Amino acid sequence: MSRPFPVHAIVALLVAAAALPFTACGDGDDAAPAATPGTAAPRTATPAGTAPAPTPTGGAPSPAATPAVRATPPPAAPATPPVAGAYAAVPAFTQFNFERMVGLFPVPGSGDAVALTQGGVAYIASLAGAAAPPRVYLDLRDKLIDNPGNEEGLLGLAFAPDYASSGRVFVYYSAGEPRRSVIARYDASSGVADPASAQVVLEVPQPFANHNGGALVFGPDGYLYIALGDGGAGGDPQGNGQNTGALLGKILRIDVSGDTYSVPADNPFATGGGRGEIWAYGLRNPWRFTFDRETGELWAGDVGQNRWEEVDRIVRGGNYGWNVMEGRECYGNAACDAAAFIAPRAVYGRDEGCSVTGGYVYRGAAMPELRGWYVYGDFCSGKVWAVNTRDESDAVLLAASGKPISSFAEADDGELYLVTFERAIFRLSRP
Ligand SMILES: [Ca+2]
Repeated sequence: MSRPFPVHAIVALLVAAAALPFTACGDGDDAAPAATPGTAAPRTATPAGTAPAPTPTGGAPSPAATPAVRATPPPAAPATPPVAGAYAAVPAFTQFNFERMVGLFPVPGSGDAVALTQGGVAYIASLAGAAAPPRVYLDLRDKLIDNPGNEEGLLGLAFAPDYASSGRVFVYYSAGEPRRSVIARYDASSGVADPASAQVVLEVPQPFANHNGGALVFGPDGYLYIALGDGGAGGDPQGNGQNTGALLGKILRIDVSGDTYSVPADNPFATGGGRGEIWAYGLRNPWRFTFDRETGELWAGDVGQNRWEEVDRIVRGGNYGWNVMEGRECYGNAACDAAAFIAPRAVYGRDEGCSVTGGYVYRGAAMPELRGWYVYGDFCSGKVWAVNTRDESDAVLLAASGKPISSFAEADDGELYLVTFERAIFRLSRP
């Protein structure tokens, strides 16, 4: 399964080298369950000893800069669209400078955030950056699979909606013997997660090392949503994406308010037709999904096989096509009925990147023209785009950052950040 790369892409990939991500990127990582040589995640990540610099978080007015009394709701998106190329990635939160960061999560009710590293350690520090260096929030290195594949590791974290009082935090990691994905709960009432409090909530067997999904997000309904890739190899050989009897290739939705988990009664297959945990299916490797904090809509990036990266608006019971379709095309040589599936909101080909990283619907105040636009990027090319969530217009290329974007982060004020494999975080801004 070879795919020609343009020379510049090969150079970029060589530079990214050990970094090649979570993905698709078709070739090597899809060929075998074994880890790609030289790509194992580092098992240690050390906080840098350098003095944290102040970060440009202040100054943004509240997004609620609307009149106190308003007869009609504001339009979801302003009439003036974002201008292509008018945006930049500006260094931010420089106290978080760890290897293979895959997430940054503001801690509810505090000025802190937790940075997640694929190698198994999560660090907490003030977003103000001035006071203390990051501390270890949770160290799962002993629980991770030995010799992890390039896409395995500590991949997701979500604070319970009542975190401020319950201290409950949930994580997603890859374990071994047997190879599986684990969603576990910890008690962080003390301010950091207590290792002795671990409670496994859900375990899903993994046939191959790649395509693990990994995002955990609480919806506005209070339920925990979980992204699981198709199980790996290449082309979904087990047919998990279209199999509603399997948890792989899905976004799940479960109730974790109790000691174990339960299936919400209004899940699409709660009363039959598939596993009750499933919320949406036909996904290949959903790498990052989030909820629009204003509308509650769920948006995801789904990493492609060989041709198309895609952005999806995820709805209850939706079938997003994999492995019958890749993007808007039938996958492989077989004919297919595209009308049987929910089409992506946006796609891009391998000339624009090789592994989509889902972001957020922008709800900040600093860039009002972006309000209501879903922002996403590509790990390989570093390009950042946005699509209007209220129409079907073309995506706008906001910036060609050149950064290996592993994830996006959303601050309490709605501003967006790029989490990268350059041991650095960047704020998306319009200079
Ligand atoms: Ca699809």
